[in-house]
Amino acid sequence: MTLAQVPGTHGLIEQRVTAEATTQNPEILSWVTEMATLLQPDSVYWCNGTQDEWNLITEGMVAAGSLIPLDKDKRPGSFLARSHPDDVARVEDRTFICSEKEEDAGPTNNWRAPAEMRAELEPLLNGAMRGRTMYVVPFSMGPVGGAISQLGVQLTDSPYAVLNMRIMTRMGQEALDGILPGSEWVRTVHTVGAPLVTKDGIQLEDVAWPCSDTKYITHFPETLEVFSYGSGYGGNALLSKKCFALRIASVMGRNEGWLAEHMLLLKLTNEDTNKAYHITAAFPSACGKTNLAMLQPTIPGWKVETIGDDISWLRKGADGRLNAINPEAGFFGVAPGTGETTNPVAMETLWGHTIFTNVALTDDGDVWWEGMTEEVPAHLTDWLGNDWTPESGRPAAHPNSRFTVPITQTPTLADDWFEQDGVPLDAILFGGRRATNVPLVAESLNWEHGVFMGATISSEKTAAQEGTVGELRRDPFAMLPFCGYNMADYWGHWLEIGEDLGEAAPHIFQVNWFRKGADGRFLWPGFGDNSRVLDWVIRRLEGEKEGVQTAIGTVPAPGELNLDGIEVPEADLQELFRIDADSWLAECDLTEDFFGQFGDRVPAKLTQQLADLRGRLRA
Ligand code: GTP
Ligand code: SPV
Ligand code: MN
Repeated sequence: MTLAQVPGTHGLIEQRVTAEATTQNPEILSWVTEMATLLQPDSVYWCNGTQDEWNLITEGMVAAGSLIPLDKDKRPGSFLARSHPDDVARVEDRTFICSEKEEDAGPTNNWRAPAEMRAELEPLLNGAMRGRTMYVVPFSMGPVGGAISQLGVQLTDSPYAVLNMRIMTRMGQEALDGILPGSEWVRTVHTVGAPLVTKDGIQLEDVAWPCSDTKYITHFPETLEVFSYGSGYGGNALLSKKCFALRIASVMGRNEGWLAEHMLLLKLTNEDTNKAYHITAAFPSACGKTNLAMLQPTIPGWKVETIGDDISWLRKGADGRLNAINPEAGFFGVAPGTGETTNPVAMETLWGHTIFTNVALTDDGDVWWEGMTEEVPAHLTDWLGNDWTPESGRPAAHPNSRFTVPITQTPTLADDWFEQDGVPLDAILFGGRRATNVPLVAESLNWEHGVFMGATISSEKTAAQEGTVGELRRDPFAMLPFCGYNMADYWGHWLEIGEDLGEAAPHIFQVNWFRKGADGRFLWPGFGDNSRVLDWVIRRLEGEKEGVQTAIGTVPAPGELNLDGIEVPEADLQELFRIDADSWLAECDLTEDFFGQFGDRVPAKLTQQLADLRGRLRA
């Protein structure tokens, strides 16, 4: 039985769908009808993306107790949402890539055959929206009609997801009108999996954050479809983000010659020459993308402007260079650790019109989280809704609590965000949280070596991932949970892109803000001082810095890194750049094991890079 072949009153549902529909596109109408027939919502609502619609939905959620309005003077137009305590982050072990062939998903993804997964989902989706409204959410990733942009529709029974989608994407009528019959668009379906009417017709009470213990985040890359069941949180529910813009889009990119990446995007202007540069950086979840995208340089002569903080789509432009866009329209940023000293730009961005999820509530109707202010409030309501004092001995905000805010509120937003066809890239950075081994910055020897650097990134786990915080894991290109196809084929695709770009290819660097001394303290001040690393990166591109070639790449020569105005002890500096051949050779053994998982799908060029690296380390 296919998803559509569900017994029921098909004619009635069709009437319900088309009565309100704001499109004539028969492909959209028949898909929405098919899904409504399966999911059986009480009503179908077509989103237009207007302020009136936002007001209506937020008023309804406040009345239902799903949103808490914040103080109108302190945080105008803003709300707090508290999730179910078991629905607080992406669920990687419930995330599936459903390609026809298992090898096409590869060893780093959970795989199910598409037909098998459809059969498994069917009984869950059947009637999943009973008693609820199904929202039809059309959205554009990137400017509508842009050279790198794509269109999609999300069906959801979560008004919380609708509000977040309005912030995170260009959502509304223009996107819907952009989907022409016969054109390519992505179909995404989301349900919290908590119907309000049982199969026997018994009416149930709703709760503030409906979700299900059973969760499925499933991707069908060959048919450009996503089905997400059981969670209302973040990347599980805002299907434009990880599901579409990374997992599905990475496959579209492989087929069509472009790249979908877990990367921030920033513009850096040299104020002396007025020359502008564009940099992307791939860091794993909660490893500082938002921070770097909003960096405030601590050295004179540079201006940083923000284009994106999480996802970049890269595609060769007419001039032969690799162009980039941020396909999103908002930030879904990590709250804890965001404060006046660590990220003043984010703090300013959050002045209002923001949805906060799982942060603490102050007694005067504002929000708080660990690291927001140095002074800790004497009393709060924590993310679970309980009384909290500094003596409580537990965090007031969940470690993966987040804010959703429109990108246009960012004081450092670059005009380039509006660019229809993207901006040309100069440099790509790869990084992670590494207490040991990996130096502050190193330039790759060439594109192939850069791809090797990206492919071998490992990072200590954060609260954005399930599992033990601090545990080291491989996270190639910061894409481990987000690559929609075989990771080894993805490396091959990167190698091909580089070959095609030739001399016009951006230069690739590796960075690590997180190296620690024997005493456990960070050796590098980080944050705004990361501008010193960007300064060296750009001056390398311009040929102003010699660097020193080491076994693992080119690092700053002594004195080349601008340290004016900060005190980094000489011993710390030594340690920041120390390359210990034995530890690196041990890491090479782990890389060999890691590559081994992929069998003969690993590109020969990467195996050669590993051999070359061992050779240089032994020399
Ligand atoms: P996702 O949204 O999950 O993809 O992550 P992100 O990479 O955007 O995460 P974000 O920028 O919010 O990372 C936040 C964490 O990184 C906080 O714990 C910050 O304190 C820490 N962080 C960011 N930059 C630095 C830095 O330069 N040095 C140190 N030590 N920590 C940093
Ligand atoms: C991440 O985990 O990398 C995020 C947050 O950016 S989520 O959208 O929930 O995936
Ligand atoms: Mn992310």
